Amino acid sequence: MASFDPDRIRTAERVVVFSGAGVSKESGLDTFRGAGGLWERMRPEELATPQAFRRDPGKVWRWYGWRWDTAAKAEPNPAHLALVEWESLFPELLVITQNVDGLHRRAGTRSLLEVHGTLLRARCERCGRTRDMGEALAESREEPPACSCGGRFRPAVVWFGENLDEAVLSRAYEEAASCELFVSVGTSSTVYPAAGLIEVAHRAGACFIEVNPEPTPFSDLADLRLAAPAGEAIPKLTEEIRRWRQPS
Ligand code: BJW
Ligand code: ZN
Repeated sequence: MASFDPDRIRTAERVVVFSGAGVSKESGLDTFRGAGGLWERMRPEELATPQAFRRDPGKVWRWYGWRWDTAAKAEPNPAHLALVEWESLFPELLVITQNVDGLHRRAGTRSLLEVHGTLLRARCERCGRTRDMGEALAESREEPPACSCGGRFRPAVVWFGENLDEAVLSRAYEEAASCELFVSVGTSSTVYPAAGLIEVAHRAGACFIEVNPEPTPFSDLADLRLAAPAGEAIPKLTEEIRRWRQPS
């Protein structure tokens, strides 16, 4: 890790925060990979692929019903809340999240891209119409409800093998390529194309800060690595940023 120069933060105007499941861990939501992760108990290909939904729509729908319940009960934690303040600490801040739990938005972050979609909406697999996931679940918890077009509703998330929304992805890549500070928080940085944002930002010369108790494939590129839970590290970093960015 290169020695860290706080001037990189002091002078940054365009900042991207790239978050993953680890940022919601302290809200009580499970991560996907690693000890205690969702994929330790379930196979992703049986739940988070279009093939799985075709094979057994009820199984997938029930699992997402459970995910929706746990997300609805969860509250934003100190990491989500501190990141809301970053919008007033930096002239331009964008949070790019892989999370589908809606916690950044509920915390109050306004400048947000949800690259893997959202668990809070259901989308018709045939006509693309969307509706509130809670309402769709209230209609049926066992099988996905039918749309008026005859298609089935599914969660409005991005499964393995599916393309990310093109407009959302290209905006994310543009922002990563033009920011001065790129902070990844709570992501294993293994799922593409989202993880590619880190490389793009680094290549374009952004200062790269990684917040994760465990190393990732990109840790060696980090200018600063904070090996601590997001709920501790982000509020602490926020204090430092406030100090660093105070006009002297
Ligand atoms: C803490 C903490 C604390 C713990 N504080 N931190 C290139 C190479 C190889 C494969 C591919 C490739 N390009 C594309 C692929 C295929 C695939 C892919 O990437 N596979 C890899 C696994 C190898 N990608 C796709 O399929 C994507 N689509 C695509 O590429 O389309 C083109 C295409 C078309 C046809 C065929 C092939 C390609 C789509 C990916 C969609 C991912 N969807 C999911 C599910 C969303 C819905 C749902 O939630 O159910 O998104 S999978 C899951 O992983 C979820 C997450 O957003 C995503 C990333 O996970 P994340 O957030 O990083 O979580 P974890 O659990 O991995 O990590 C948590 C981290 O937190 C850990 O590091 C902990 O240490 C840390 N942590 N406590 C801070 N307190
Ligand atoms: Zn429809």
